Amino acid sequence: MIEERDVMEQALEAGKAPGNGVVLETVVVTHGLPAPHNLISAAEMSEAVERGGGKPLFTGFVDGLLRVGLTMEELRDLASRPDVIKAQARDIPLCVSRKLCAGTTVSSALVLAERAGLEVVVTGGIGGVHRGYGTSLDASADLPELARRSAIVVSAGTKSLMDLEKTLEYLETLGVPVVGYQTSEFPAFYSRLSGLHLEHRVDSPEEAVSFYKAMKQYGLSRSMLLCVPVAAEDSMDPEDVARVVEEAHERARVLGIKGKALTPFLLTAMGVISDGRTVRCNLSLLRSNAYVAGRIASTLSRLA
Ligand code: PSU
Ligand code: MN
Repeated sequence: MIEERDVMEQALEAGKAPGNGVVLETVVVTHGLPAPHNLISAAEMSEAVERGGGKPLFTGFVDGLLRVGLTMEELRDLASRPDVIKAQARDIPLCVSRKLCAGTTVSSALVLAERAGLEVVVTGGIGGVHRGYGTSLDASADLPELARRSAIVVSAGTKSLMDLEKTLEYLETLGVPVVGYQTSEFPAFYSRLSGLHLEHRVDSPEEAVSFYKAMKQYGLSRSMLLCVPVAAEDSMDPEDVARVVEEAHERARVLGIKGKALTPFLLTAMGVISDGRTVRCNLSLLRSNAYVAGRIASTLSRLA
């Protein structure tokens, strides 16, 4: 476990963090998945990262103290405490000054990874541009943070409930490469295909690492968004997904759910509406992403 004091030391003497470390965001555990699936998923992800040759490090705040490498017990505690907040990057100082407990989103995990000298971050799907962006201006803080931090972020794209096309436009504007892993299509989270073509593609961990190294060589200090499609046997029918997403948005509209509560609300609602199908699919893609992240981290440390 790397405590805050150690992280600071590492910032000074670079290279102390495990070269094969994989940073796991934890909002998926604290806010994204219903119990008991959230902790089952955490254990499965941890195992998958290790199977890929990486070292799993869950990030979060425990009473205002940063953890990069939560123990399973601390994670269990975070998953069950009612006062645990969903912390994006701008909430980090709040967690510290108020001594809060928090799960980390991709944006805060990116900040913490950088501090710990780690370059591989894994999630299910990054936050994206919400539907109705034209009037709500709701786009995830994950997007600008991807443009600020150097890392390989492994995901199944952005969650199906987002506007996938606008999310890709936004990432293009930010200059964040969106790279298909063994695919030339932007995955649609619960489904393998979205109909949206990706210009960038890699077919192995070695190729992914070489792409990332080229970014660093040319001073492109931002993240590479590596997109892994969900396993074929767990991929959902796009029409089923569309129906579930519609219904979940309708429920959010009726209840007036907005802001940071919207994504967790929609994920939960979709699980209920689909009778657990979206949750099973979410667990599957988290396992795949964790395995690929483990392989990337082990390759990165070998070729460093
Ligand atoms: N992937 C999942 N479930 C989740 C998330 C990702 O399968 O709950 C979390 C991540 O922490 C991501 C966050 O950073 O959702 C995005 O939230 P928002 O759209 O509010 O920025
Ligand atoms: Mn938002």
